[in-house]
Amino acid sequence: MVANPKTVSNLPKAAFPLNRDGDLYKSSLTDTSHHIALLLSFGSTTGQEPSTRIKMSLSSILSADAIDAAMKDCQAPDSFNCKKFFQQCGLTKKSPAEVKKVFGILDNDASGFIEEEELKFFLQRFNPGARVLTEKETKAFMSAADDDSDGMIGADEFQAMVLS
Ligand SMILES: [Ca+2]
Ligand SMILES: [Ca+2]
Repeated sequence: MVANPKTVSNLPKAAFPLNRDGDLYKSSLTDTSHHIALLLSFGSTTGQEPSTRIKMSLSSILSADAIDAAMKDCQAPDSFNCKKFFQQCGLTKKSPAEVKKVFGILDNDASGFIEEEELKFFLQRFNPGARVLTEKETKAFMSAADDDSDGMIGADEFQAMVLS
């Protein structure tokens, strides 16, 4: 990387030993360029990392109030109804792209499918303190979405169920 000459000339002159003609010594300039290059690469690394590390959360797509209402309605075991839940949490009104984002969050291991193991923890994706779905609820949820009966919910199946 080459240091911007403007940046270098803006630095205090005393920082650079000058030769007879008032030019910077080459070695000094090289050191400075290297130092600036390091600073720049450090800056860009720290500037990029947070955005790639932050995992998208459901609360950035759905309103907290709607999530709360949907969660309250299925606190008792075996009271969960996926269609009702999707309506209450506002997912049915979201765009296909947003529904796909929600699918990506529920597909915790990024396998491209929501498996039964992931479905069991469905409510906990909305609120970490929530209960796990009962086996009965998990199976009912799966069969409501799993059109091709492969035991997993694909993105298309999820979309079709939410928007049906
Ligand atoms: Ca998965
Ligand atoms: Ca399937």
